[in-house]
Order: sequence, then structure tokens, then C-alpha cells
Amino acid sequence: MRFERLWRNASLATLAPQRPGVGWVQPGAIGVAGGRIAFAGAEAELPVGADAGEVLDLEGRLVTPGLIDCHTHLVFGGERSGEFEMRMAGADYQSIARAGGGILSTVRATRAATDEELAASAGERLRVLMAEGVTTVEIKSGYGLDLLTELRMLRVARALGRQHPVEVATTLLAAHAVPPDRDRASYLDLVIRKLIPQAAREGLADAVDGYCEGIAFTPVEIRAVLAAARCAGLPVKLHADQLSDGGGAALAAEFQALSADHLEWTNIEGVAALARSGTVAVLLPGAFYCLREHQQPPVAELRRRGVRMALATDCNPGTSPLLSILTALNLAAVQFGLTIEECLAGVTREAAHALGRAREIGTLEAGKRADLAIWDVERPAELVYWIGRNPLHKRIWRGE
Ligand code: DI6
Ligand code: FE
Repeated sequence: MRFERLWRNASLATLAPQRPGVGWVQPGAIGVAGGRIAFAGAEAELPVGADAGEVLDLEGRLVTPGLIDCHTHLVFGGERSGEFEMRMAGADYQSIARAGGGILSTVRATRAATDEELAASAGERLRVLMAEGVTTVEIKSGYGLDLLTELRMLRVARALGRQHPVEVATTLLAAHAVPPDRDRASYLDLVIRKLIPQAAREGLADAVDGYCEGIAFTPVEIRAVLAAARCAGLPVKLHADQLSDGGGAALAAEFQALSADHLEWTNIEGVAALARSGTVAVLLPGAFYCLREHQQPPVAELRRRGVRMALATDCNPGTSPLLSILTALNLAAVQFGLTIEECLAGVTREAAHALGRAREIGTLEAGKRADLAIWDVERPAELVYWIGRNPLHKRIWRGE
């Protein structure tokens, strides 16, 4: 066996499903060839006579799969610190939104921004995420709310993936809010008849998402959007039950969604539906924290039913201006009671499932893309425990 590069003397958290816990292997080795993992396992099991172009001694450092941020809104114009100030002074998120602030203020700023400006600000945010070991990031549209700007956001997101050593998954979130300049019915018509088919035809979106919420779209409206996505051959995701129980989880499950995200208000029937459809529950502790929510997602029930749980930053200018996936791990442990293993799996293996890419990424197993994060820590728990420390030693994308 010939490796282009071989890392030895590593502590591996492989997250491989056939290994228990975090898939711990120590001392471990990883060999890569052609941008893929050719070997990931115990040093003692390295094939006899294997040789490598380059051998690196990791001196016991922890290696995890490259981290996957499976829910972000990285592309947007402007920022919303003014709204944050208002909320800290007592205003609530939903009344700001109803008064034309919130998402709509970002829509105005996004429409006014050039492609170059959008790419520059999102690129800066992307590089911050990458500096903490992120090798795959999902990016949603949803701040254009017209044909031109929604497609523009997706193109900018795609271009970011070409310009950086990172994998970008794009999601069309045109059903994010009713635009200021159209009525609900005509906007939904545009989304269903034009936007979704065109985004699919041009290969701009890997999935379709919707905001099923009192301040956004009703389950009936979202059902039509998800049906249009299905017609266009695109998988779906859903912002579900964040601020109220709107039956979002069950709706996502009905469409075999890749993921249902937020889920603070999801009831036990909703969890059962997710379990039946194999939909991943994506928990977003940054939004929970910033909105000072009290309603906890039904973690115990998700666990009991064996629903996969992923975690993400939900980086967006309103409810989660969070650019640290490691902080999201800490928030999920402290606020939601996730275990260290669940936290790590949530930004690797389970996040890969939430993007429909589990065959390619998310674990350290032979055959998968060689996306790795090498850390200056001894124990996986340290990745969750610190707040504001970035112990990344090296980020490897496609073996480099
Ligand atoms: N994700 C979203 O899309 C909304 N909330 C969330 O957690 C709205 C984000 C925003 O206010 O811009
Ligand atoms: Fe979101």
C-alpha cells in the first residue's frame, strides 16, 4: 500500500459507526492517497510494507474528521447590532420582525450589496469558521426574496467554495420571509414556479429550506414549497418549531427531509415522525442563547427514539451572530445537556447526514475524503470544554 502522506502517533476520534463512542483509536495512523483516506486505524494494523511519500509524527495529538457546519446563513449584507441593542433593552425578536426589522432589514442590505461585497464579507466569515477546523459548510440564501438576489446569493456561495479549500453545500431558503414588495401568494408562486426550478436547473442549490414559523410561513404554505422542491429533484430541510410548535418536524418528516432544524417546541409525535423518516435533528444552540429562549429541544426524546442529532452555528445576522463552531459545542453541552460524544458526532458524522453526504465525509474511514482536523489537545472533551480557545494545530482538506 502506498500513501502520499501518513500521519502516525495520533489519537484518533474516528466517529466511525462500527466503533463505540467517539471511535477512539490510540496510537493511531491515517494514510491518504488521491485526496481520500486510504487507512485510518491502529498503528499496529498498518499494512506491512506500506510506504509513504511523507511521514508525519503527530506526537499523540487528537485527530477528528474535519468539522462540518451544516446550517449557516453566511452570505448577507450589513449587520444587525442595532437590533441586538434593542433586544437587550427589552424588545423581542418577533415584534422587531413584524415592524419590518429583523430579516427584512438584512434583505434591504443584501439587495443593495454587490456580488463582490457579499463575497468579501461572507469570505471573511468563512475563513473564521475554517480556522476552527471546518472543512464543509452549508450556506443558505434567504435574504434576497426576489428571483435575482436569491440566485445571486447562491452563486456567491458556490464561488466561495471554489475560492477556498472548503466544501460548500448550498441551500435555497427563498421561503424565509414575505418580501416587502410582494404579497404572500404572488411571492410563493414565484418561489414555486420560478425560483426552485431555476435554481435546480442551473445546479445552484443542493437543497431547499423553508422557515415554518408564525412570523414567516404556515405549514400549508411550506408544504407547497417542499412539494415543488421534490418535483425539481431537490432534497429538503426545514427551520422547524423554533419559536412555536407549528408541526414543523412532522412536516419535514413527511417529505423525508435531510434535516429538521431548531426543534425547541417539537412535541413527541414530531420526534416520532423524525425517527420514522430518518430525518436528522439539527440543534442550534447559538440562536437559543441569543434569543434567551427557555424552551429546550426534546433531547431526551430524540435520544430515546434514536434520531440523529447534529449541531451547527446557524450563523446569521439576527438570531445567531456566531462564528465559532467550537463555541456551539460548548453551548450545546451546557444548555442542552449533550454529551461530549454527541457534540463531536454532531459536527462530524451526523452533520454529514444532515447534508446527505455521509458517504463522502464525516468520519475517519478508508474511502472517505481526507478532510481532517488535528488538535493540540489530548482529550476530545477539551474541544467542548474551552470557550474562546482555538486549539487547532492543522486543518487538512482533501489530503492537503
Ligand atoms: N434561522 C433563521 O433563518 C431565522 N432564525 C434562525 O435561527 C432568522 C434569521 C434572521 O433573523 O435573520
Ligand atoms: Fe437558520
